[in-house]
Amino acid sequence: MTTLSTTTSPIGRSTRRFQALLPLLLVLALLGAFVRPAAAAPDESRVLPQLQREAAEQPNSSFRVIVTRLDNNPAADRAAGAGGGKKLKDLPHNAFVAEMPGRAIEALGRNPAVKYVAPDARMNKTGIVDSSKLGTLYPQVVKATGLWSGTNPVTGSGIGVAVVDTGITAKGDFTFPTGGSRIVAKVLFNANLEKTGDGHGHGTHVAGIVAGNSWAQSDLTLRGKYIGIAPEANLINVRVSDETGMSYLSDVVTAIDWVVANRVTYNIRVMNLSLVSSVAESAKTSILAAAVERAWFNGIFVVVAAGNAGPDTLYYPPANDPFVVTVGAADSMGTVAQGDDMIAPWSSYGVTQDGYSKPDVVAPGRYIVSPLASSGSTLGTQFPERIVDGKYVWLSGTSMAAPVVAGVAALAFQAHPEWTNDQVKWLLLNTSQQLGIGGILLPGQGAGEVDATAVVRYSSTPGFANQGLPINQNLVTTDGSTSYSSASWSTASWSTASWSTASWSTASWSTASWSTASWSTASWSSADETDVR
Ligand SMILES: [Ca+2]
Repeated sequence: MTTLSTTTSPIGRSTRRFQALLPLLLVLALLGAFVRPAAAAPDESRVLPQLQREAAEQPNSSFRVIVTRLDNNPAADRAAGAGGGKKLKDLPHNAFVAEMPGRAIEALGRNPAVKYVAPDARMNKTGIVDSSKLGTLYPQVVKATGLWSGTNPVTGSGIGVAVVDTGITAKGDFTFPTGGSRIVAKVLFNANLEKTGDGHGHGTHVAGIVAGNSWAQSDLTLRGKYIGIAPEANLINVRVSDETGMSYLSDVVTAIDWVVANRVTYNIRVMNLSLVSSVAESAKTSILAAAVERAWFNGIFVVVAAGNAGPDTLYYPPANDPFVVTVGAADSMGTVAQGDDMIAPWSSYGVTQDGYSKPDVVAPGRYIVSPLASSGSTLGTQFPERIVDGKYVWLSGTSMAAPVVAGVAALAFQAHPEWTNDQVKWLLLNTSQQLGIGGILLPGQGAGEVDATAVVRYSSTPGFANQGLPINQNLVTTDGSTSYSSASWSTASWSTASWSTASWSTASWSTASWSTASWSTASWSSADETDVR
């Protein structure tokens, strides 16, 4: 597609590649420093400085260390034992693991048989996120907070979530505990724009619901108050819309193509699309439905907002696609318990033109407080009365409910990297809490309101959703075979040849379909959202 060249310039690509390489280069540099002590003078301590410091400070504590022998000299093992250490096991590369008292580590590092002593560091990618200062309800409503700590904490760490939206403005909510941004990649798919930052505010708000974490805020009163569902997940900022929230459908389709192509590089297991077309089209023919299905078939868990148009309105891609997880909005009614929760009156639901009932599930989507991109952003100027604590803003909409589910999926994939997107969808459909009054189920909830703990801690083998669903016609070649693998459907094949104007009318996907109307006050039903919770 010709617009691809303008949205992913060669300069942008090489910059991204450099950014991707940077952590690797840093790791190599550290490894270089690690090896160097072997050449040090015999009387010099060969202990990793951090370990040396901690051992000196805590002489009576036990440290689990990796000792590397010089020339595989067994005297190193004896030296560890003489210092009061206990050998646990041998390792490849002439090394062994031992538990050593802190007071003996310095001397062990000076033993001529010892090449180096380093801590047997915990390979615990998962931090623990403290929820004791949380000021919002929605992570508690979906039972995410209890997963962030305990023996096997689950925070979404290491899982990439692509947020296809208005961009993400980096701030204290998206940093690692050790510093550095969790927005691991930024790309732009809108020819009118040059920045990946968020001048609108929608994308930043959505990203905060997925993976915000205010513990890194400089203002102490904000720390820990605003935390998203998967507070240590990595974010991939895929900007498709400008400051007014507008983008072309072609930008979104191209963006999804990029996400599929880069899913391995950034471990993208989840993609969030809090956007919906205002033009109805069957999921069998829609090119946007084709794009999300292709992402699904490539293993990405695709979450989309149902829309904010109320009953009998599920005719709009990508929400009407049978493969993806379509999310409606629940109202927590100001309490953590799900038993009293309602469906937001504007949350879209119904049967699609292809006969599928949607949404699949609901999640909290009313009065959701999440980071404000900036006070000068479109949202900041549009809703100054909704700004909370200066740096946050509350919004309502299925746009806010979808990223709750994206966050839950990130938690699930961290805890169970072996689960497929079909399995996590099955879990959502089979573990959600059904909402009702007096035994009568509320309409528009699909399988119910999501329960992160029930999904993540599921102890059996999940089933598979989506069995037997027909796939989008654009993904079927003329001989009837499917063509959704990255090999057969690369970026190059997204040409006008395979996507003829016959199957994709520019008239039906005009600028109007992606106007601010779909992300405006109207679609968030702000009229009835008068109180802040
Ligand atoms: Ca409630």
